[in-house]
Amino acid sequence: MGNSVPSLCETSCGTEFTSTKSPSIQATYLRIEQPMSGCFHLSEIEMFVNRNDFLQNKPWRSKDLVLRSNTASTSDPLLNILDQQWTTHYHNVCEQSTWIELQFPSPLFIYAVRIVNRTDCCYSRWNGMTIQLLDNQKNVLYRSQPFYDRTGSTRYQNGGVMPSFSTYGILYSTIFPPNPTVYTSPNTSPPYVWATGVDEKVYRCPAPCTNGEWEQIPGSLTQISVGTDDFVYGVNMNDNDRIVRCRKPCDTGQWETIPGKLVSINAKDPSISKWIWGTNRQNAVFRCPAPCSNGQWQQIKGSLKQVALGKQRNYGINTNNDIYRCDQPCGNSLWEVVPGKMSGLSTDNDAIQEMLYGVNPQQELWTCQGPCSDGRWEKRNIGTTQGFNNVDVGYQSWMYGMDSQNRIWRCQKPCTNGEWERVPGSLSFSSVSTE
Ligand SMILES: [Ca+2]
Repeated sequence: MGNSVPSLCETSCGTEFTSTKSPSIQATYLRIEQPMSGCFHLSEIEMFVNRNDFLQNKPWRSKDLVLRSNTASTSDPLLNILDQQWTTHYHNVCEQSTWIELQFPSPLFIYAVRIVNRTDCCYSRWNGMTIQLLDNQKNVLYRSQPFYDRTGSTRYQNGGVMPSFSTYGILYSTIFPPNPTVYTSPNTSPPYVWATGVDEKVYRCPAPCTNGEWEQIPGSLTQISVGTDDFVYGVNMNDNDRIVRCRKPCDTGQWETIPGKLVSINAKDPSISKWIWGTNRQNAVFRCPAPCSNGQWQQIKGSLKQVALGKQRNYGINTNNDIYRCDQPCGNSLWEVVPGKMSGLSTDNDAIQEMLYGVNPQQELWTCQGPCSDGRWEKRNIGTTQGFNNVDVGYQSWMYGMDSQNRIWRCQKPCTNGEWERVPGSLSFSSVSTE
């Protein structure tokens, strides 16, 4: 839980998504083999039992998994590959070739497997590794192509260097017909928290930004929004309300201008919203089919200063801090009033029931379960913070808030006890958005 899903279509998109029945393989074992003798490490193994779970980033979990390996571990134990954290990994003692085996409690339909490389070093130690699915007699039903690094090499290299901070391998091994295919995303970046400074500079930090390790990316923006698709979006209201996007990982800040003028923009995971939404200086509301390559903005009825995107419905607030909602896809449906007054909104679509987060003009944090027809807002404990100007709840397990001194705080969902902590650093921010 809590990590973003890169696009599946980096290599090819074919017709695999047109089937209503998920293609999958029924297996009893998943086995990972690194035939080369040496250091071996791996951050996470995630199995998805159907397409829907995959698109919603909901790996299958069971407490009854049996996990084995032929090698001893260092202080990074084997269980780290199932702890749902991309930042922790298993590490062997570097003496021999390695296999890891997961045994399911009963035969399991597997639609896709996601293998996450170690995120901080030495990613080319997984080169040449394969994953296999086996039946209960340990017959091989599926074997992936060998894993490779971002240079395309499948040759194991001990202590391979990281050419860039932001490029580690996340490798999807999918089981779509007609043939098992390895979809690799060697350039896929880890999930980031993105932010704009009050000085319009652009920053990002590997989520959840524990040490405030912000990295400046070239560009100039007044607000930024990022979902889990291939782009980061932003606007600059001091530059003629310019709209831009940058293809991830956006290391060099190659922003492309999107036709149109907006002062706020909002993107989400494509499984939540197929549209990018925005508002202009006159509070007119627009949407554009993601990734909005040609700026095909359509005006939507209404007058809003901010839109928050959700799976079932979108929410918006006007300049009077009145709250509205419309049912997806919100084409020309009427906005209905949601009781309450909020100056900032975000939705949590990771929750089983859509949850609306709001910050009111008194900088208090409130939540209301969608569709929030009755306006049954609940005040949330915000701990030692001095209140928030805005809040951003992403697909990951963390949410972020910005206080009146332009500092960013974070809290792990569901954050029931107000366990907010300040993201370290002395930067002064104007907007925050998380993948
Ligand atoms: Ca892990």
